[in-house]
Formats: sequence, structure tokens, C-alpha cells
Amino acid sequence: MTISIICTDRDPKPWLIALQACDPTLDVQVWPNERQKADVEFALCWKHPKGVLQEYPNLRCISSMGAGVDHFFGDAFFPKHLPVVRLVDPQLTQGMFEYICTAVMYYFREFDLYRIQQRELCWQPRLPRSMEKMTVAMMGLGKLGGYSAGRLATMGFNVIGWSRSQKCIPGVKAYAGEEQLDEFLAQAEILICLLPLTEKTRGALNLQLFSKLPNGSILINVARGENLVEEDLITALEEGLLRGACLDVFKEEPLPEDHLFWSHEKILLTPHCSSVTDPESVAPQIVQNYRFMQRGVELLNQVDMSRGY
Ligand code: NDP
Ligand code: OXD
Repeated sequence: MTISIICTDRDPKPWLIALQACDPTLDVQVWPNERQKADVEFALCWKHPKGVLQEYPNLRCISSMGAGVDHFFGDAFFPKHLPVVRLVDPQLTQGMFEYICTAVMYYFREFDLYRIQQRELCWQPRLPRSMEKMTVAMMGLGKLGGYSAGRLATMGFNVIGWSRSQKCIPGVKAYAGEEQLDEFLAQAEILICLLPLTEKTRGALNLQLFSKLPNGSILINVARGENLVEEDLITALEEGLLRGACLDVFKEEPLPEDHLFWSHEKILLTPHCSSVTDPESVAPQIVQNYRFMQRGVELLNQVDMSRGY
């Protein structure tokens, strides 16, 4: 029985090595060169070519190679009857917090404004605000957002969060559902998006939403590029609704060379690296899920594909 690594846009080799190191008895192969497609029971996927999963008649479980599962959408031939699992990993969670913390501190201490002053040879100290007076707002209070929100609160920021269902995170004032969204947004001086990409959250970061934020807020998007309406961000920055944006994810990745974001002075961008999955760190949970699947035991981190995350 075989685990197949089916990915584009990611090097399968470190995953193969990590899985084999974790359990040398495993038969792990790499798409498209598996010896027998019929032997494959477990598929570990990232941006699989559409339709390819149909080639495995005995597939029993599909695992994402990341936290997100949106890369499974849009495949009309996706085997909807099979369980889908994703990765939840302390290292990934910590890495995301480190990135968010860096970005929040950058804007909190106004390094973006000092960069402009430096270019203009302007020696003008700005009075720092206190952390508890700065409201940092987290959209999405799941594994990643919930953890980062809690850590930011421990650092001293006034942290609020928004999710679908009500959450209870020490130090974080939690809002839930569409009815509480406007109240949440009205306080968000630094808005961080860690929502999964679903039909409900696609394009959620748009001009209408930006106009509900306090004037001159900051956007940090570490979720997915499609959560953001790119033209609306440009308008919001140009009209001063937003002071700046830090973006790690984009509609098209790598970001095309002629994209406006590259040279926009109010945009700080990074190449989808806010948190990177380490195959060694996640191999044990993949192997565990493979074993659970074989034993018919409840899987770890199973995704509700009907709700999209
Ligand atoms: P989770 O599934 O654990 O959390 C998702 C959160 O979003 C939950 O709190 C959920 O609410 C909330 N949510 C979902 N839909 C809605 C909605 N319609 N309205 C309000 N809240 C909603 O996901 P993770 O925290 O593990 O990951 C979040 C995303 O981060 C991933 O899907 C991925 O796209 C992105 N990511 C980006 C990385 C990068 O390198 N840039 C790395 C890893 C992940 P509730 O709790 O009520 O269900
Ligand atoms: C993920 C990602 O979803 O890397 O894990 O974006």
C-alpha cells in the first residue's frame, strides 16, 4: 500500500525523505512516477493537476501539504466522497506568529513612515503610542489566527478577533458572525486576515470593508490572495482609507513582474513565506493519519469540505 506525493509548485523530495525517515517501512512514491496507481491509498497533495486524483482507484484519504485546502477547489473531478485532512503544526503556528508580530511592530512603531522621512532627509521623531492603545484585529481565530491573537494580547496590544463561531481566547475581545463584523471593523487599526479562502471569504477584503475601518488603518494579509480585491486595495491606499498594507499572498504567485504592488510605496510584500511548512515537522502527523486511515480510526485535522475549511 502506497502514499503518493502529488504536487506542483513544491519540491516533493524533502517530503519523501521526511516520510521515509519517520517510518522506513512505508512505501512512499511521487506522482507521476508511481509503479502502480492501484496501490495508492493515501495522497499527499499541493496544487495537484486537476483530474489527476481520478487515476487512483483505491484512494482512501487525501491530505493537504499545508494548512489551507483551497488548492483542492476548482477540480471538477475531485473525489468528494473521500476524507480530506490538513496540517496543523506548532512550528507553522509559531512561524506565522513571528511574521505577524514583525509586521505589527513595524507599523506600530511607524517604520513605514520613517522610511519616507529618511528618503526626504526629514529628522522628525514621532511620539510612540502605547501598545494597549493600539487595536490589533484578527479576522479568523482558528489554529493560526487564534494563537497569534492570544500572543499579541500577551505582548500588550488591545486585541480583538472575529470568527464564524464565538471564541474565548484570554486577552482577546471576540466578535462572531456577520452581525458583529461592523463593530469589529470600526476598531481595527491593524487588520490581519487569517481567514481560509472559501466562497464566503473570497474578496472579503474590499473597498466596502476598508471604508468601515478607522481612517488610516493597516492591512496585513497572510491568508490567501483571493481574499483581497487588489484594485480596491490600491484605491483604499490612494484615498488614504488605509495607511499601508503588508501582503504575503497574491492572486497570482509568483507575483508578475509588472504588477503594481511591487513598486507601490505603501505596500510591503513578501513571497508567500509568512509561515513555511517543514516536512520533518509534519511527517509524524501524516504517517499517523495514514495509520489511522488503515485502522479506520478518526483522522487528525479532518476538513469539513462542505464549509470549505
Ligand atoms: P482554521 O480553519 O483553523 O481557522 C479558520 C478561522 O476562520 C476560524 O476561526 C473560522 O471560524 C474563521 N472563518 C472561516 N470562515 C469564516 C467566515 N465566513 N466568517 C468569519 N470567520 C470565518 O485555519 P488556520 O488558522 O489553520 O489557517 C487559516 C488560513 O491561513 C489557511 O486557510 C491558509 O489559507 C492560510 N495560511 C497561510 C500561510 C502563509 O504562508 N501565508 C500558511 C498557512 C496557512 P470558526 O472558528 O468559527 O470556524
Ligand atoms: C498553507 C500555506 O496553507 O503554505 O500551509 O499557505
